[in-house]
Amino acid sequence: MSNKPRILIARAISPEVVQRLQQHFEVQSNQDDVVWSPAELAQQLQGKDGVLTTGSQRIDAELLTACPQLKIVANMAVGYNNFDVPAMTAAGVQGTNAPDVLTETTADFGFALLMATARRITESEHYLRAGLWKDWHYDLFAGAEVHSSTLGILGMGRIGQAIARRAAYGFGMQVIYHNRSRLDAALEAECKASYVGKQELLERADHLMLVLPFTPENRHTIGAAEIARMKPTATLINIARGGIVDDAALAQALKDGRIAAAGLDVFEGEPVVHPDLLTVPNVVLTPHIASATKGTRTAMAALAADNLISFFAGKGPLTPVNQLA
Ligand code: 8YV
Repeated sequence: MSNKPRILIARAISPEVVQRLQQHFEVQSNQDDVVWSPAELAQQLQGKDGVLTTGSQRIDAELLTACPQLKIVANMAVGYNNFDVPAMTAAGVQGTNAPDVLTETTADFGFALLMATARRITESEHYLRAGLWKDWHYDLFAGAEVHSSTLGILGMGRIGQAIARRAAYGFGMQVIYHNRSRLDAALEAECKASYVGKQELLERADHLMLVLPFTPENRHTIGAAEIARMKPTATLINIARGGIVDDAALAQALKDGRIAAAGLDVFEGEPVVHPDLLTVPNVVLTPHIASATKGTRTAMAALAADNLISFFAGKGPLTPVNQLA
């Protein structure tokens, strides 16, 4: 048996990235893309030194205890709320994520979802496909204005900033944002974005885009009380994480017409979607695909692979999420 480190690729990825990893490691690859339960993942990880995985696989104390040989978990996602970071650090396991490579692609999707929601693209397509289009009507699928409107961004990290640039430069929108910390003045000016408090953001936004990471503290950051402060004509776009929005409260608000529409790429408890969201017409639903282009998926996998390669070469992780002693 070779003395190369042993790696598990826990989900199917581009063959070229698998081949690159095979040059450095003894690789076991889940190219059939079987969705393992936590117990199955632990089983597959026996004897492995590292794993390349995605945001949908939970890495917690129980798994780490079951896999004492594991030294690094490379997440093929910028978000890493699937990691119990303190448990990983306590177990001496390095965690890495995949920032930057998906920023522009994800921002593009945020805008696509905003446009589809505001301009009622999926709703009107369903109408057409159902054979209901018989004539022109003055207000047929009249939607909300995007250009020149006010975009509120909650969470102003890299993706939030990329969305702000698209909005300000491409669509002449007024951009306001709220974030844990304010951007420095030069970056704010470059993004043409003004900092406001959360309440003001809710009240002024014509379109509210959520781009903040999930932490236990920001669970249900947008619930019934927050939606009540929004304009009845507003749209809500969530490309961040399920759980940031109280989906039951949102479905009720959409039913009651308390806001105009929502575009959602992420859901509480996904891939299960709140049944009421499936029945309200004024919502655009997509299955967590904001970063899904062929090029970006390859770049995400390649960065996760490079983290493994650099780590086992003794050069340290490239994009760590925890600091080991
Ligand atoms: C991933 C994402 O596709 O990067 C992230 O944080 O949400 C997506 O790009 C997803 O996490 C994979 O599970």
